[in-house]
Amino acid sequence: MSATAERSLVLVKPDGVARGLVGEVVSRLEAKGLRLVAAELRTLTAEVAETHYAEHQGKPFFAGLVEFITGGPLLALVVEGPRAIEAFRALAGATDPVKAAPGTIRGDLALEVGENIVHGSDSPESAAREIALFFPNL
Ligand code: RTP
Ligand code: MG
Repeated sequence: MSATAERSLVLVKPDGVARGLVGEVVSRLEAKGLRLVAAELRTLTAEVAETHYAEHQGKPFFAGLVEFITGGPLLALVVEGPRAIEAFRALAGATDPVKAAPGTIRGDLALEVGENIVHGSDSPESAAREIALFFPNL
């Protein structure tokens, strides 16, 4: 990784995989200039899901979030590039797809906050933690 590059964990969530949107998401992030470093299709255990979303433990939507994210295969990716974390969050759009700007992944392709297609790390600390959780050998 070059000195200016940064890595982010991106997930195409189970709704995105089920809807056949893997190609669309990967195409958008590659077109932006982000580089794929790792990719794996997997179904999460509740334990991994609860660790990944630990910051949301205790919130009213937590149980539903874990059920949703473990409900089918997802595509886990590590992407790399200058300001990759911020760059992917901008491509993804706001958490609530109805509020997400048109032109973003969520703004163009989703309607419900609980089924918003993608995840992207939200800080360098989150990215390091999430990449270690999903790809411990990276
Ligand atoms: P993510 O972590 O999945 O990339 O999404 P995010 O940063 O945009 O949003 P975050 O606040 O981290 O929330 C994680 C996921 O929880 C679900 N959520 N539901 N019902 C609700 O009010 C609510 N709030 C959040 C969403 O699916 C969100 O992506
Ligand atoms: Mg988040």
